[in-house]
Amino acid sequence: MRHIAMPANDFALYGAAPRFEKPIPVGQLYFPSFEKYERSMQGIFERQYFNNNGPLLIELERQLREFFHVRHVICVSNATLGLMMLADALQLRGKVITPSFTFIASAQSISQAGLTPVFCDVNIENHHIDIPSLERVIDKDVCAIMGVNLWGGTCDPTAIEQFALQHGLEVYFDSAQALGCRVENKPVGGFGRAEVFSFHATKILTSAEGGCICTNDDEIADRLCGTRPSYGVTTIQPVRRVANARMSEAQAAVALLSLEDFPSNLQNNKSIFEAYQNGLQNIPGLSMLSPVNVSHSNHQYVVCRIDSEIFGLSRDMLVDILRAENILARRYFYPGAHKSTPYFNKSYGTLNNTEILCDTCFQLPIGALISTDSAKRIADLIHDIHRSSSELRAKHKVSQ
Ligand code: T4K
Repeated sequence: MRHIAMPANDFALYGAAPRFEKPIPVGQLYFPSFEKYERSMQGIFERQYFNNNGPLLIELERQLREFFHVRHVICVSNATLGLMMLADALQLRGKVITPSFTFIASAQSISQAGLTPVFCDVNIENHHIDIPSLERVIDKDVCAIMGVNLWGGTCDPTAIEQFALQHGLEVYFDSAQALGCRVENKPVGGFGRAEVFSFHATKILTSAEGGCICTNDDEIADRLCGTRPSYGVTTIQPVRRVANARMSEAQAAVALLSLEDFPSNLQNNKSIFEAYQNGLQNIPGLSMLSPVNVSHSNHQYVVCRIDSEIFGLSRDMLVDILRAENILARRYFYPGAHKSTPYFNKSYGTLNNTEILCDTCFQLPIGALISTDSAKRIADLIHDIHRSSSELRAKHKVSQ
């Protein structure tokens, strides 16, 4: 880190060599040991059994029930399908309240289940839905709330459960990002009627592609097994439709190894997160979000917010400069679900906080591909960018 401004040409966006040799993406990308994976695959080949409730999947679901402290875990091919299957299994009709400040799959799972998403705003400080935001959009056609847990934090699940109970609503959670988080030491997974997790490659626990649904409700679990399709069913329950959402043995093999590595991956994330917290202090106009409402975070994402007037550059320009340096910062969830296909031409009332967050937040890399040292170097780079913001702004104007 330098204490004086640098010329714009010292940054990769304007011709210098990138500070980081290889592109570093946002997302966890923790790969298990290849030797162990080879052994698991050998077992699959010896058994000649690829799919449909194989021994690895049965073992994975058993271990996950213990991990989440729930009665049922139903593994699926991804969280988006899991959310859609769950909306079917809950036999919902009408409107479902969900935040617009989320990955588009949250809203699309509601539409794909033949329901109508009602977008509510989020709390500007913690990025999650809260009771005032729910009160602003509830009406007689709303049948459920789908809370979304973001970044390594959660909404307040107990307050939302109570609100739903008072209004006779169903409640479930999109916890795609929240595996391993705990609220007052209780694992996320057991809140609401059910919760859905993602095991995408970018998540802290991965099956390369996949996810799971957790519930303590036997009837919902049977409907979900009937939808997946029918293996694992203990009582036949009528289902609206069958989805091919099976998890293969190869995916279960990756997930089992990933679960074994979970404690060390979590510890690694915690150290990187703390390195960012230290390094990103005292940058005017930049704030880093701390995990909210959780006693334990998985540190799934590192999220920062920019006040461009004070920082000296817009969020988008900062992201462009970082990406040129091979730090592949993202701007999740720009422009917001309510402004994305197929929702953009409908009116959803005021979503002021959502729009502010969509315009000002960005995410930095965390996970397997970075170390505490690289987190410190990324923080130093952002300090340098801030100190050189006048030079960078001037160069940007000339190059336009
Ligand atoms: N609800 C919420 C709140 C969610 O955040 C998500 C997904 C869902 C529901 C739905 O869960 P799934 O149906 O996906 O299970 C990503 C992920 O695809 C998505 O899972 C995630 N949330 C979302 C927030 O981000 P992208 O388009 O940013 O990821 P992608 O594939 O471009 O990967 C990020 C970077 O990682 C890239 O620069 C490339 C690199 N990468 C990626 C993969 C897959 C690798 O280096 N290796 C890899 O194998 O959406």
